[in-house]
Amino acid sequence: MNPIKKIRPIVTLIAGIMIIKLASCTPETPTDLTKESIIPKPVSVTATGESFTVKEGTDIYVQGSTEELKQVGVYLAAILKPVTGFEIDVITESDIPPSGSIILTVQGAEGVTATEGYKLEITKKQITITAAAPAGAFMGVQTLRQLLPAAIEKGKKLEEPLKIATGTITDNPVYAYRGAMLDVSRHFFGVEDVKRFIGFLAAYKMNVLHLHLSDDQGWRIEIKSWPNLTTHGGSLEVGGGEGGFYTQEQYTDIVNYAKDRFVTIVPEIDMPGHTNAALSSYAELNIGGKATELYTGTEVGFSTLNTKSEVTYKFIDDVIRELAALTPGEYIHIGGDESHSTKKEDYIPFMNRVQDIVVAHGKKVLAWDEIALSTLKPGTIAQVWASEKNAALAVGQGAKILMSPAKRAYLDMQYDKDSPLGLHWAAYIEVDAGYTWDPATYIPGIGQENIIGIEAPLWSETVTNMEQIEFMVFPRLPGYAEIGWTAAADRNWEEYKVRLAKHGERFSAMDIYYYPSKLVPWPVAAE
Ligand code: TNX
Repeated sequence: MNPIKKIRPIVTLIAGIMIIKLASCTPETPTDLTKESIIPKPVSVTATGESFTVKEGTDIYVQGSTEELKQVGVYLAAILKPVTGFEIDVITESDIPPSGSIILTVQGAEGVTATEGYKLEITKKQITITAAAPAGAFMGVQTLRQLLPAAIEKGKKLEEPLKIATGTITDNPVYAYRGAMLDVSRHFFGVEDVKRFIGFLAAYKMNVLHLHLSDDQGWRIEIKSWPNLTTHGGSLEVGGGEGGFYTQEQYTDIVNYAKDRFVTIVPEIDMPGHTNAALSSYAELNIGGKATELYTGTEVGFSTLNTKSEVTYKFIDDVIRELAALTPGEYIHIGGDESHSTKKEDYIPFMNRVQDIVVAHGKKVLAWDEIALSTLKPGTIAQVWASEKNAALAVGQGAKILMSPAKRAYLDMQYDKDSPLGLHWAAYIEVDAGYTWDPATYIPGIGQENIIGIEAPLWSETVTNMEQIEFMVFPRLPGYAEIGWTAAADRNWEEYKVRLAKHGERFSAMDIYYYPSKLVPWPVAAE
């Protein structure tokens, strides 16, 4: 008899039993908090070997009630309600929380000092998140969310009760600025896509979304005093498809959605280069006084505002005034990159003057590293993407930098040569290469004290829809979140990749279309 034939039914039977087991067995009660896969990795985790169960009657008590803290409670309730089917009230009265409660408090937070720091204590009887500020309570809630089964991310009622291992987690971030950028100019993404992106950031404790709102291919934010910017300049995108733009109302909706998740929007108007959409919308912004054609290709460096004309500065003043009024965050990004068609002797006074305009409207300046060639105003940040020389120039002027080295942090770089999307002018960035670097040692002579944080930009020349965004962003984004949050000494790829693998189930439950990198030991069931 053919031995293969004999073996096959047995294999099939075993596989069948395993599938039934996977589908039907109740998950083990988690009792070891130190075994949980939390990203970013917290400062400290200790376990006490028991478990807390969310029960009928579990409510959320908010102590030290600011409206903002209460909203964190409402946010947590919205996660727990659909999966448990329980009422889960958010209680702000000073009643003593009964056994079974979840408590969010900013009282008695002596040990927690950082704005985003928190202490999460889980006992058999209750869960307490103690923070110095609502932002910290929100971060604690994100950790709690990762301690719950991945299936909660589907937002549907679960059969089994929610159980969480007991113990204590204390945590706070290394860097204050932990962000990602979305290029909505090369390809436009609507409000719902941007909100979904913000949700990804919040889940991994990132706190900035930089929106690249203008470039050669499209102007994406309504400016009421210069309406052609969007009606004409926003009409197309790379490849010649229909573009789009955010009305000021929609932009405000994005800002508020982000704010509820402790994410700040940093809007960018790129100049003096990367301005063809504006130059095509208004003839008077051009050196020759003639409007250009709209552009749907992917070259860079061919456009420049007329830096010698007063009309240009009136234009910029109007744009920054309207944008600053809509933006509660402290930064406005003014681009400044790859201005290859602007003479250096024109570029420097231009960047100096535009910095003054931003400051006059009550904001601080962020710009790509080329800005270090100009005189940096107090508070101006250089975003280092390419040039270590510019980084040194910025630091030499006493400025801080934001780390986005293209070779490590660009979300639009292909994972490898077979990646169906993305570019590779800077590097191929597999998941390990995205993770195994340290902002504080990346540039010789520039240390943590010079750095406000890290940002991972997603340029969208090759990215056209949400599914493609997800494929480029996951699973690299959690790694950037961890670089920004967790001390370098506590980061290690071999250990991280196992934690990341466990998040595959979460990505699937969130319906995220992620790149199944071979370097990550995904659990078989998640594939
Ligand atoms: C360089 S990074 C650019 C962008 C491109 C990107 C593509 C930077 C400041 N400028 O205009 O979209 O490369 O990776």
